[in-house]
Amino acid sequence: MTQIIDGKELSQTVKQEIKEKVDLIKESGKRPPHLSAVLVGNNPASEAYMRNKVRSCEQVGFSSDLIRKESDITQAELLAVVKQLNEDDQVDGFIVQLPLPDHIDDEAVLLAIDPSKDVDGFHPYNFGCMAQGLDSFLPATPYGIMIMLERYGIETSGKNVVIIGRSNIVGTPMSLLLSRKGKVGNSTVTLAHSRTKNLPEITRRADILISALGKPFFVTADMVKEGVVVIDVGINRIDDLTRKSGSRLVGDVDFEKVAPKASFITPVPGGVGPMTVASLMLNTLKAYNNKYDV
Ligand code: L34
Repeated sequence: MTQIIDGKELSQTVKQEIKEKVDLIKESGKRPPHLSAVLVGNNPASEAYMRNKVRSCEQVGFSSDLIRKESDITQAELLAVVKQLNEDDQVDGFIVQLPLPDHIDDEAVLLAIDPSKDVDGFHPYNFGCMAQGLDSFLPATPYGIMIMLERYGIETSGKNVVIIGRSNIVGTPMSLLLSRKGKVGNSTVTLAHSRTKNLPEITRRADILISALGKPFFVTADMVKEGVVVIDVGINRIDDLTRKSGSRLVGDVDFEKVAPKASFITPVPGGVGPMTVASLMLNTLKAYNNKYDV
């Protein structure tokens, strides 16, 4: 029997738990946590993700603001926005939505963010703390996946985990989190990427397969063993003329064919995406609590 990991429902549960904490904060007369988000340009995918983030802030009772900048903003101007947010005492955490336009150096922008407000967990300081198992903000997508594994009672200790994709925001941090000691962790992790040889042979050994490369229908049924746990991080828009919009979202996994072999599988949409947003809310609450030493 295949169980669908319902990220949408779990994200609502997590957000409800956050809301209860925020209600207590407000009842004690304090201001709620505040998240600021910077969006450069008008990439339609980023617009959709941002809408989900702003709506989630409303659901949990945070205040938030969306700072929109034109895609021709200079790097110096964007760094000035970051500096202002670093210095604004009313802002507990903020994010600069990626991707940024080509003329802007992502690294320089991420490095400029005060690590104590870096609720994306992308700053090398937070990444380094995470790698060493020290308290830090975890990057939202891997954090969301850790919560899914925990809440669905999926055993990770001693399991073979195969991760496809080595990005700084998903694959690489995910490999560190699952290999370190912890309630969710203690896995034997293989990080596969574009230079990996004999990928199907490797993925067939996975007890837990996490795909984060961004190619529709990349993971096929012959690449997984019976009983595998599949976490699909990909979000790809493909043409679908049967839809009113003319397109639909799919992950990296050929869901129809792979799901029957899986013990657990995340759908797209409604899987990892909503958990990424819920984890951002958790990090923002943490930034607020850290600030006031709760
Ligand atoms: N700085 N940039 C920064 N932080 C992040 O954490 C992100 N990411 C990724 C892209 N750039 C970023 C996100 O927020 C990906 N991502 C993200 C966030 C939300 C969703 C997907 C990815 C999401 O809500 N997905 C919905 C469908 C959304 C739609 O309809 O397009 C889902 O059900 O999967």
